[in-house]
Formats: sequence, C-alpha cells, structure tokens
Amino acid sequence: MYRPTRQRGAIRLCLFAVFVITAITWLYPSWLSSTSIDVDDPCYDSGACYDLLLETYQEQEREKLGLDKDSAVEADEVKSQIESQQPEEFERVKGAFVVLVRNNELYAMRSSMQYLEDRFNHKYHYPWIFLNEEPFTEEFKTLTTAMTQSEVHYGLVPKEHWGYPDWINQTYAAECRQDMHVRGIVYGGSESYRHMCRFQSGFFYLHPLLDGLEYYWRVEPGVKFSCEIEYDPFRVMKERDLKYGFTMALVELADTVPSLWKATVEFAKSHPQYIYPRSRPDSLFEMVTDDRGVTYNLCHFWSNFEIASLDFMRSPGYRAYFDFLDRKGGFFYERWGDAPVHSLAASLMLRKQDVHWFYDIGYMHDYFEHCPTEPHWLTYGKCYCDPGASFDQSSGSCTNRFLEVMGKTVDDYIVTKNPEPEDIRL
Ligand SMILES: Nc1nc2c(ncn2[C@@H]2O[C@H](COP(=O)(O)OP(=O)(O)OP(=O)(O)O)[C@@H](O)[C@H]2O)c(=O)[nH]1
Ligand SMILES: [Mg+2]
Repeated sequence: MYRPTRQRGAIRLCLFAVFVITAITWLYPSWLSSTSIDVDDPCYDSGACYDLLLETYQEQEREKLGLDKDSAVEADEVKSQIESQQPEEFERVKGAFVVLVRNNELYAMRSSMQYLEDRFNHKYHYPWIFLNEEPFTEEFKTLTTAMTQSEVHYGLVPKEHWGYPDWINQTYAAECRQDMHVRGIVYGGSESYRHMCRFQSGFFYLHPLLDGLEYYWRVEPGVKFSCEIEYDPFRVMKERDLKYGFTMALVELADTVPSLWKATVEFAKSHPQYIYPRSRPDSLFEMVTDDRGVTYNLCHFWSNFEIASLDFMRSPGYRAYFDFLDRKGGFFYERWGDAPVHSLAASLMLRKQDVHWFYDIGYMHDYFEHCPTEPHWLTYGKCYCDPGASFDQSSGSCTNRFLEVMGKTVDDYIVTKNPEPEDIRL
C-alpha cells in the first residue's frame, strides 16, 4: 500500500522508540544488579573474594577426593593430589595415527576418525598422518581435517615405494595374478593390492612424515571402535617397552602365501643374528608354527589394527627380513600380505613380553569383530559390541593360541581401569 514519505518517517520513528524502550526494560535490571555494591558480599573486597574462592575450591576438591570435610588439607596438597589423578593429557608419547588411504575412501575414513576421536583421541590429540600414492584432493583434506582438533598431515608415497623393483618379471607377475583371479583368491587379481601390501610391509616407516616418531597406530577407513579407551595405548607401549600390539589374530588364506614360510626359514638360517633363540622360554616362535618349525600354522596378527614400535620396524633385523622377502618376489608372484610379514618378523625376532594383546579395545574391520567377552564390568560397562559376536572363539582365530603360547589369560591384558564396586550397575 502506498504511504506518503512523512507518514513513513513517523512510523519508523515510533518503531525505533518501541525497540529502545523494550531493550532498556529488559537489560536494566541485570545491568543494575551487576554494578550495585553489596558491602556484605565477600567479593566486595577482592582479597576476601579470593579466600572464599579458594575455600570453595578446596571444598570441592576434598569432595572429589572423598576426604573428610574437616581434614586440614592445604590448597597445594589438594592440588597436587588432584593433578596426580589427571589423565596424561599433555604428556603425549611420540606417536601418531598412520593411514594409507585413497581419496574415494573419504567417508569411510571420516567414520573411522569419528570413532577414534570419540573413544580416545579427543582427550589426547595425537596427530593423524595420511599417506597416498596419489595426491590427496582438497576435498579429502578439508573433510578429514574437520574431524579432529589434532594436527593432520598429508603425504605422497614416493614412486620407488609403489612400483616394480627391477628384478621382478612383470609378465610373469601378471600371469600369477590372472591365475589367482581364476582360482577366486581374494584380491588375487589385484595389482594395486600387491603394491599396498609391499608398501605396508617395507616402506611406510620410511616416510619423512613419520620421522621422529616412536610409535604408530595403524588405522583403516571403515573400522569401528566399540569400547571406551580410558588409557593411552601409546603410553602403555612406551612404559612397558612393548614393540608390537594387536587386537585380532587369525589364520591367513593359505593360497596367498604358499612359499612365505620357506623364505622365512631361509632368512632365519642365513641371518641368525636377528633371530631370537627359539629354545628360550620367552621365544614367540610357537605362535606361528605347530610342528616345531616344519610348517607355518598361518597365524598372524591382523595388521589393519596395529600399534607398534617404529624402532622395531626400522631395525636392521626387520629391514633385512623385508629386503630378503622382497628379492624373492612373493609380494608380486604370490600375494604376501603385510600382516603375515609383520607377524612372522615379530614372532621370530621379539620376545613374549614385547607383544601385547589390546584385549580391552573393541574393534571391528569388515565383518570381523573383537569384543571383550569378560569381565562384565568391561563388556557391558564400557563397550557397545556384542560379546557373543566376538571373533576370538571362532576356529579361524589365533588369539587362544596366543594366550597358550604366552601362558596368560585375558585378564593379564586388561589395561582399562577397574571400576569401584559401587560404580558397577549391571
Ligand atoms: N592410497 C591407497 N591406499 C590403498 C590402496 N589399496 C588399499 N589401500 C589402503 O590400504 C589399507 C588396506 O587396504 P584394504 O583394501 O582395506 O585391504 P584389506 O584390509 O586387506 O581388505 P578389506 O577386507 O577390503 O578391508 C586401507 O587403509 C586402504 O585404504 C591403494 O591402491 N592406494
Ligand atoms: Mg581393510
């Protein structure tokens, strides 16, 4: 509707006046109360206010510690007791999540990150390192950086770590792939899968983004973490001087590694300086053989989850083993996976006390899940997974074998804090 200019001006003025009056009426009481001076208020005198706050603080801290109200506890004493109970938030070990991943796995990657950040890393802020043989897209970088408050790094895999070495007969390698494909072996026909396994076996630890790190936690897109992780696994590795940690151990597909054991035994015989004597009671040799070394029992730690020492992976023994295997050509002519390669190295070169089963970390990769099955306070108090669905009791699992070789029970591997009896409501 048309109105003359003067009339429109008057309407605007009225509206403005109404707005100003409403704002003053609304703001005035709080402004008035915050500036009024109450001489009975201890905070009137800033010294008294400080004392009051300190007293309140002490009271609260005493309550948190369950201390007697009348116990004379000095502020510093309370503070130091409280500090000793704090999680080690700012005492990070030199560790990082390390992920080899493709751009098209972005959303599965974001999902893995969300699980890990929720379950653990929001308290610790360990960095993420992403590696790829192709440059990461801006979209990948933006949408993964957005999932964490930690530092995020993106690296390119060098060409020499993702290609054929000159001693490989590529024609024969292609024939082997075709043959395995026809036989229906999982990933048998895939060329990129072989480059991936070779990279994860022998090169990832050489990437400059991992320089200066002591431990890596390998993560894959699309994995799930079903239990609250209440402690810092990197710190556990460091404090216990561990070299290798896993959540699942299982039997490898025999067709992917027909000559891996033969090559490994050959290496052990020609490089005894790197092999831990299998006659010692703390040798892990029995983890990978049921017949005193005649054959490989195919047991391996599933490397899609692993937390391990980079010093171990970069050690002369491990590197000599990888180089030896690489010369044999089995990464290309067969389909040797990084999981059996890491596991055979750990079982031959490390001692029992160097390897840890992260039993209390609920974890799922594909359809395989590790869920703690006991004790109740852990299974039902800290995890959402179904203990009945845990892979550990399946015939393809090697975790029972691990316990048998170690002479331990699952209780020996629970790091999660045992709750106070009154906190268990099951
Ligand atoms: N950049 C890059 N990453 C790869 C490639 N192939 C596999 N990966 C990554 O390497 C890891 C292992 O690959 P997967 O395809 O998950 O292999 P897998 O775990 O044996 O098999 P799945 O049962 O399919 O998970 C994952 O983190 C993948 O994202 C590749 O060609 N390029
Ligand atoms: Mg995978």
